[in-house]
Amino acid sequence: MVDTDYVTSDNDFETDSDETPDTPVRPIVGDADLDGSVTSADALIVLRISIGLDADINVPEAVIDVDKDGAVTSADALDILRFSVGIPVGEIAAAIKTD
Ligand SMILES: [Ca+2]
Ligand SMILES: [Ca+2]
Repeated sequence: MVDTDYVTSDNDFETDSDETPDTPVRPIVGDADLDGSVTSADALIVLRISIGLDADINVPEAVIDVDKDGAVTSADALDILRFSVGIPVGEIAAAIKTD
């Protein structure tokens, strides 16, 4: 009789199905440098990306396209800057509250 339990055990080991984190790490909308807060530094990064600088920065577009118009522009940077100084920005606030 062939013992298939070993094969099953190996497959289970590779799927990592038991290691789902309780709180999946989700970037804050507007937090371009992923440091956990939305500041003017994030606005500067987004502004640079919007004009083609720092194109190699690996930030999900969903994080920095705060007005959800499908492009990273200076308008997104301005929204982030406004939010960082306490001016309500609907898109960012809504995205943060959604959870
Ligand atoms: Ca930040
Ligand atoms: Ca945008």
